[in-house]
Amino acid sequence: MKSIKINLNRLSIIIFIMVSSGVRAENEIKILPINITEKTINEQSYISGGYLNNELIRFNSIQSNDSGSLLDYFTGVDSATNGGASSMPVIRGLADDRIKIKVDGMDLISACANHMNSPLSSIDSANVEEIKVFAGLTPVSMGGDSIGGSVVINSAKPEFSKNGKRLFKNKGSIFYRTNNKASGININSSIASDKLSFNYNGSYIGAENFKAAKHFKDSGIAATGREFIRGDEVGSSAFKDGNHMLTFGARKDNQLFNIKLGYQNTPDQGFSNQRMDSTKNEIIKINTAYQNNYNWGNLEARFFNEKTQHSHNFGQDKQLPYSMNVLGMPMNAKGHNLGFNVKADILLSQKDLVTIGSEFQRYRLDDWWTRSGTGPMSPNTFQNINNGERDRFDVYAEWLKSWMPNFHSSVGLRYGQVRSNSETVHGYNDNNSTGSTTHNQLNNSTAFNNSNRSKNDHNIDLSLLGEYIVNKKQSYEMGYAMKTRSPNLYERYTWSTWMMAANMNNTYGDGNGYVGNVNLKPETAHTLSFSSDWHDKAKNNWSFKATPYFTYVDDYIDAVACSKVGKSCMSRSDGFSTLSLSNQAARIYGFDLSGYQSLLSVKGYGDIVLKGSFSYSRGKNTDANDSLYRVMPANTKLALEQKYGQWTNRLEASLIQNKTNLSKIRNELETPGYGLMNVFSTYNYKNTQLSFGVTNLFDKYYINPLGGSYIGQGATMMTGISNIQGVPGVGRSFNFGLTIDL
Ligand SMILES: [Cu+2]
Repeated sequence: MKSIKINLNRLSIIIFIMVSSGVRAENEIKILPINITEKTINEQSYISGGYLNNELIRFNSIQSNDSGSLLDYFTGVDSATNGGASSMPVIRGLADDRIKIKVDGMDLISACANHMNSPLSSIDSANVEEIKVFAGLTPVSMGGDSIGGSVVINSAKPEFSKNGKRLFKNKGSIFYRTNNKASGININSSIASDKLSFNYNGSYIGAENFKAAKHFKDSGIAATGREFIRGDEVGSSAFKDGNHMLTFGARKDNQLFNIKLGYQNTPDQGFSNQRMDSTKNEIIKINTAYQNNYNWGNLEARFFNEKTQHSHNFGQDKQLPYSMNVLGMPMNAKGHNLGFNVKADILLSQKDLVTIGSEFQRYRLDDWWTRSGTGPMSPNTFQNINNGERDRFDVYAEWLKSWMPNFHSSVGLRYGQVRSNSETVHGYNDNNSTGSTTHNQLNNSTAFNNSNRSKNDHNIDLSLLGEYIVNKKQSYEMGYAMKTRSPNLYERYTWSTWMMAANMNNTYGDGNGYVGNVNLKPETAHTLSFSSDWHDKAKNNWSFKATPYFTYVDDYIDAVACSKVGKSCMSRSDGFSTLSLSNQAARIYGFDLSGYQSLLSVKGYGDIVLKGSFSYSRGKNTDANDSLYRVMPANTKLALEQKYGQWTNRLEASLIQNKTNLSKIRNELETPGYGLMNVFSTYNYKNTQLSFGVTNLFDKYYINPLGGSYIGQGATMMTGISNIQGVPGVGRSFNFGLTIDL
């Protein structure tokens, strides 16, 4: 793979001009004045973002199978807990759907009222070959319909043999983690000629509930009719997940064709910060791509089709029977995601590269809850979202210009049309009250059915980025980006103010109930950022980067009291609230610092590098004068890496400040500050790799500031749990891994 990289924004734009490793050498394009080698890309990537190299990905895999955990290596980027295998990205205070996630070029959408099948859950971290993160100043070619940046995750590209020989590779690995008794297996097999390639990648993991470092609640039965749960055990954190992917590749001259067929089965996944658990999740996908490179540039076309079937109910730690013969609450969702993308990189001259592209995505969603018992959850099926539609059509153009050897710019413009709609709905019944509980099922559905639900958004994105290289030791980047996101179907089309139903619509993990708002407008972020980069001439010894940023979000979709948008929700006394959503004004500012220092002076101990980062961000809803929800407190990450003979060692430390800037409307809980240490070692012997690690070395008890509220056990359907406890972090775990290449 030949890549040409221009350091335009803080997180680097990496443009893969050439198609694949199969591109013939005589077609290599060398137009741009900066020629940065793969080594430099990897070097830079370690902590300051941009691009995460393979080795670190492998390293991470002994501690987590959650692809989201890989994001923690990037400065200013974190993952918000959401079940054992499906965390959500948080980049500089913006989370979840505000971040564009492309997995193997596919734009994925979560088909669940709790985002249990968030896009990052669709790929096991063991199958991740590369991950790139674009924060705030994201070039328009890297994704629309998002305001907080892009996460690009790819599995391995088809590999071909050289010199007419046959390629045959097998790799297997197993792992075990003591804290939650997680064990699993990954298998990767390839067979290829120089023209055809075939690969299978499979992974399976099963894990029990994890344990916090101390008892944070009383021991006892988890819920009526459920088993005993210890005081340090985090309820509803157990999970099972299986992933299979077949990749077929074919190439001829400069053309590459590949098909990826994926099947994912997650039979069980608990959610400690949701009232429900995932009891089934099946995803089938087909993803085909064609790439060709011509003397004028490169063309890429992709077609994908993905179907998700999802069910949730109360899992092993949550109460199943309620009064009136209710035995659980079956909820189902079905999503169908179909897309067609085409993109061309055109070399206009030695100094101009124009990228034009178009994306079409057709998305359908049904979310329905079958009856349960003989009371208010009967006799009909509750239609949470009935035939939801969200179709997106985008066109964009981006122009990269090298004005002088030390000055480059990128200008991009994207237009996106998002059309969404949903059909009429009905509740379990037409009752508006039962005893003291107000249901509003008929009032709500009538109001919703009479509303104008067909929406057509016209969204404009703009990016202006520039880089000035002063000399071999310092460079500066700055830019402005305007990015727009249309509301998702749950934000727009959930309709019931009935507390029980609203409780089930929550994509935030904060335990509140939410009712959508059909009048929501798209949100538009304006980001200004500047980045300075100092380093030694060869970029080998040290580097220091500083990136301040400021974002103003117009029409930011935030939680508001129901009365603010003309809805009536019952007040409650469990510390949670039933809320709706509205367009507000928000601003986020902060800065990221990162750097590394090679400790060459320590002779005789191999290569040792010290890496560090510091992030600070502050987010505010300026209309409500309230803090934004789920903004990571100030934090420092440090890592000491050593390569010594067959050994690779890594010592990690992180320090996280207490969280006191809280979203009042969402009843966000304060979290104390804490420090953690992890240690990892890998030993390579011939074709065998042995890994050992201890996470949370000193068994420190802490509350994850992005973990949401703990509702992992008990009677979670109504108001049986109080908002008093955040989800604790994982206690000490000894992790073992063994990988064999055959
Ligand atoms: Cu779900």
